[in-house]
Amino acid sequence: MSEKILSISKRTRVTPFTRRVEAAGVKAYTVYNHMLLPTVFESVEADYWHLCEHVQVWDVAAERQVEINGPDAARLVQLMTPRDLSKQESLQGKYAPMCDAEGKILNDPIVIKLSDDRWWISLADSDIKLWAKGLAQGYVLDVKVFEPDVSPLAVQGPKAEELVARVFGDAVKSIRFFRGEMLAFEGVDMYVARSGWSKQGGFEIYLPQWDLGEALWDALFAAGEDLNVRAGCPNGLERIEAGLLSYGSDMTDEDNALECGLGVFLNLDADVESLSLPALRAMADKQTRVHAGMLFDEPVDFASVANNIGGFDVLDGDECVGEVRSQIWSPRYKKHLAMGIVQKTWHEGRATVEIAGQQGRIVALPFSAEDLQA
Ligand code: THG
Repeated sequence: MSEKILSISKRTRVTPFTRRVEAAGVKAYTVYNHMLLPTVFESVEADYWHLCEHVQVWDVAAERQVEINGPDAARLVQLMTPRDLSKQESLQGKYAPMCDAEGKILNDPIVIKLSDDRWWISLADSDIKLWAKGLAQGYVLDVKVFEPDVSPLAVQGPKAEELVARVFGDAVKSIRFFRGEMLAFEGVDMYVARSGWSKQGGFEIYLPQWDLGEALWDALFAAGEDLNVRAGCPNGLERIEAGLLSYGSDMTDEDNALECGLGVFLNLDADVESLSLPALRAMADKQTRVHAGMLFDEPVDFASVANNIGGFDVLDGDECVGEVRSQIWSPRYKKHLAMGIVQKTWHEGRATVEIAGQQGRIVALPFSAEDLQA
């Protein structure tokens, strides 16, 4: 589909950083959790090279938090995910897919434990607050479920640590991956974690007060001038090379967590109370579809195989054997990268695929350096 203009109103919520994002020349947005999420500044490719070499500040406020607060908070969060959270420490984050009782994926957030009875679910794009409220009602849990005034701002790229340390102090340098600290900015403590939706390294600052957003943005830009800091956003090219999945594209609530390549984040043997674990255990060896990566040495005309549900058909003769859900040409590797879901019986033992007349290789996900460079 060609690019279109998005109509923006109060319903497509702005963020604490939107005025700065506009001033920085944002070229396109998507809507994520009913909020604006920038997708392009200069161009996807120019944004990519800058991200891989310097440092960018990303308005990812649309990764909204659902706060679960109260004596039953840990129980409710564990009910929602098949990942074992029992050993999670305070100020630690975990990538924790959320599934329904059939093992279907409802969201793939980062779950952050602030304390035993206070958790944030840092959302991908679906209305998990409503689901959490429903479960709290049905299970008669002693919790409050709400969207707090918390807006993540990501700082990503090889110079991110240096920039965040200039604003928050050297304490950030000892923060490990998916851990965080409460650090002060203008006298206000905020959660700063080593995380973010790229493989270039970096931090996420969870702004806890809307009216401090522009001051935080300005402080990062003032401190980072000599680091060539600029505004950026989750990058469609970098995230596909990294094999990071996007909820709504790579997986939906019609796919179960096993067939989307999320198996490594599930703890099927855990002795925890989770709504989806019984179903996922029962179907672990009965999967009919698998997640597959594909690499092509020439650009593929995916538009010619676009289906009418937003993806691209994988055909074997006349038979549709799967769907590519994300794809992009990589100028770095000079390959067309694709991720999708295909029939397991078709996939077994198969090394090659043909799409729109181009021969490609079937590879494992996430893409390995060897496969990308081959
Ligand atoms: N940051 C915050 N919230 C988010 C995202 C984020 N919410 C939506 C979306 N991104 C959630 N999806 C992901 C997917 C992958 C990762 C993070 C968020 C990720 N995964 C690592 C990996 O796959 O190597 C590590 C996972 C782990 O070890 O637990 O980083 O970006 N606040």
